[in-house]
Amino acid sequence: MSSAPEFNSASLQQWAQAAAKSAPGGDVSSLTWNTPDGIAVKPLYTSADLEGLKFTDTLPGFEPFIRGPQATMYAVRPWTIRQYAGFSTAEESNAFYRKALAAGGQGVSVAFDLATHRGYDSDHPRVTGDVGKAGVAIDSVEDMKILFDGIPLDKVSVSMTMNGAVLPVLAGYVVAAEEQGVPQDKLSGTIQNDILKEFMVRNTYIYPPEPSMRIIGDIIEYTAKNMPKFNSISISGYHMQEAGANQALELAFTLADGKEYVKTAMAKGLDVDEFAGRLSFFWAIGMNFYLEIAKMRAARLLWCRIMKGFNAKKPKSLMLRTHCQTSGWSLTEQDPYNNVVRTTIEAMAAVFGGTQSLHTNSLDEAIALPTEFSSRIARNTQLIIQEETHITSVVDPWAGSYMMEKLTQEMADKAWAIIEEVEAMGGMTKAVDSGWAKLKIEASAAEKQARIDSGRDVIVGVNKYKLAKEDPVEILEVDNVKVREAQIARLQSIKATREGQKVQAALDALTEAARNNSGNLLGLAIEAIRLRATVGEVSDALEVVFGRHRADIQKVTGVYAAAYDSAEGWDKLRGEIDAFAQEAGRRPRVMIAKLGQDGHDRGAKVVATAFADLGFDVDMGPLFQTPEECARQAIENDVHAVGISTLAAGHKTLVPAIIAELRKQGADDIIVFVGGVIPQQDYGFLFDAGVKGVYGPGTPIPASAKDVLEQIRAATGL
Ligand code: 3CP
Repeated sequence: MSSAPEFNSASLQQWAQAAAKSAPGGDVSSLTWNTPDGIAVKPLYTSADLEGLKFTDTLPGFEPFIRGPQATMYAVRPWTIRQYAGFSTAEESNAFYRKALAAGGQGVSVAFDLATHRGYDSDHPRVTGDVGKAGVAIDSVEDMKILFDGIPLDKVSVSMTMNGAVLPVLAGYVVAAEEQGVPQDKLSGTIQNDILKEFMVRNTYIYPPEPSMRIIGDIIEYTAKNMPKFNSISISGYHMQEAGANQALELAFTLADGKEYVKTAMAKGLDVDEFAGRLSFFWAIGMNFYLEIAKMRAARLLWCRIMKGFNAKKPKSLMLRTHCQTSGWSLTEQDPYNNVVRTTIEAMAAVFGGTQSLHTNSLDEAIALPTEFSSRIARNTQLIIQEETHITSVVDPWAGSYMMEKLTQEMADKAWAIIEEVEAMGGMTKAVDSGWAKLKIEASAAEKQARIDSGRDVIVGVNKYKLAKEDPVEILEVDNVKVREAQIARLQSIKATREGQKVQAALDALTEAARNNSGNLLGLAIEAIRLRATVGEVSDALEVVFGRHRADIQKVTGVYAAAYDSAEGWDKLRGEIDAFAQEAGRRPRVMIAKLGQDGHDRGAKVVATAFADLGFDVDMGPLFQTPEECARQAIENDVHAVGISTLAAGHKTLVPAIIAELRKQGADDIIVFVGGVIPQQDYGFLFDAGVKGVYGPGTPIPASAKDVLEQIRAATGL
């Protein structure tokens, strides 16, 4: 019998010599990928990389929870398949949820329209383009009851993405459940309730930071005492990554936000262990596969460290539990079936990272709301991973990988350094207030866009392997005029049948509590909503004391140009812009505007930065302008062009309105162009309405800038 053969083991030095033979230029270090976070990902990891790492031998279900919050994780219970959805009316959204639950969905996740987010009833004149568009329109508990009709709220956990009008919306859910016969202590679910990131990136705030933080404190207090199974907050990094943050920034800012919320609740006199077990988190999972897994492991380590710092004792207070959503930003309008592949890869990273709950995007989400078909594929992506692959059989399967353990520690170290920087500034509220945090994210976004536009970061079908011809995919359209009319009719009937004096007294009580810093605002909102006060009325009752927040507009400069890696086309375009300035006696001037309640301003900010770096004079309109306000500002600033950035499906209402306003105010020489999420099917409509350029996702900014310059030349006759 022959014995097992002996193998000669090689040294690292020998490997380096062998690798140098095939590495470009014989340089092994050229194989290292330096991530935007500043982490060097090497082509090879060995046991030497584990030296000095402290947490490579921990167990799941035990601190510091790197390996997961539960001892058995998915081997006993896989993550919750929780698809974020909501559109048009409560009736339609309810029908969608019921079908999704019957087809394998495991929890509900409500998307509200922007009018609701910002505390406006559907009949408010500022929201005509927004009602029922990017989510469901909710004006009162009557809508909420329809939304959850036939969904047993003691059994199905409900997540609500709400941050601005968080009081009336959470109150509406509580009262709808109550009228379904489900008491508060049986309710399980999550409210997003994370206002700090709204000021940084998502922009669906209503009140200024200080009263907004009070609201959060009141919600944490109320739920800790009355709704023990309900997660009081979903501290969200997701929107930061969507806005362009790299993963270390996402991780650091989110954990730093979490610290602020803990401090806020403790300042109300709560013991940390009373509420900390119901703080939850939310990450974006993009295409950066290894680092996304490392980020999730590092997040649990750091949160445990942070909570120990607050002297938390219960294991539940120390463990980070999270929802994840695959990256909407990584989806492409071009060749959209590729998005199924992207989403699958991202979902696997979320699962390997140990998520508790997951949303997988639909293939058409870069263009419009998902259809029934695309939603099914998205849900099935998760069901297939859960039920066909046996991935769920092993807890934290990447543990022990030289690379993963090293990257986990490196990601933790990077994020911790940023958290310390924030701490030195006095905490996240200060970092947000000063605009520093927002600018950090915007700079990261501009750098990324420049890497893509110059082809350094590859996106298949967009900047490489482009299709010669694209066929439009079927999309879901919401007739928002019809939705608005239905909402207004229901509002009128509620107002006609309720006891007006009692409603007014409940609203007055809210105003008083806001003014005197007394009482619990959620408790009082529940009383008002129970009496059929509307979302808008509850919001107004607080706004009279708190006021409405207006953000300062700051923009980064120079970052796009510095990261743009293709000098030739850039210099030529700059030259053309300079030539225009010579001839016209001034630089081409554009105003980048956001209309309606669409607060997604990443694209607008990146375009503004890049256009300015190219030599345009750029004005940035404030968020939430009406078409009339936008036209007035464009005329006052004497711009050549207005660029509307639209991501919330309001373009068919709002873009014709701005063109009409410009005409009305005597400025039809100002050209209008549009960028953002616009289905191909709508391009013709917009051109017919008078738009001069439409730039969908994936358009390189220099290409749109060149086109805008030509259109300005045509309009001015220069
Ligand atoms: C789970 N459990 C287990 C195990 N696994 N028990 C024993 N062994 C196990 N292996 C228990 C848990 O402890 C828990 O019970 C229960 O099962 C449910 O599990 P969970 O992990 O808590 O899951 P879930 O209820 O789904 O909660 C997940 C989190 C929650 C905690 C993340 O906050 C959540 O659902 N978040 C979703 C947020 C969301 O959907 N956001 C949408 C954003 P106990 O509770 O008794 O412990 S959409 C935004 C899109 C962009 C935009 O903003 O516009």
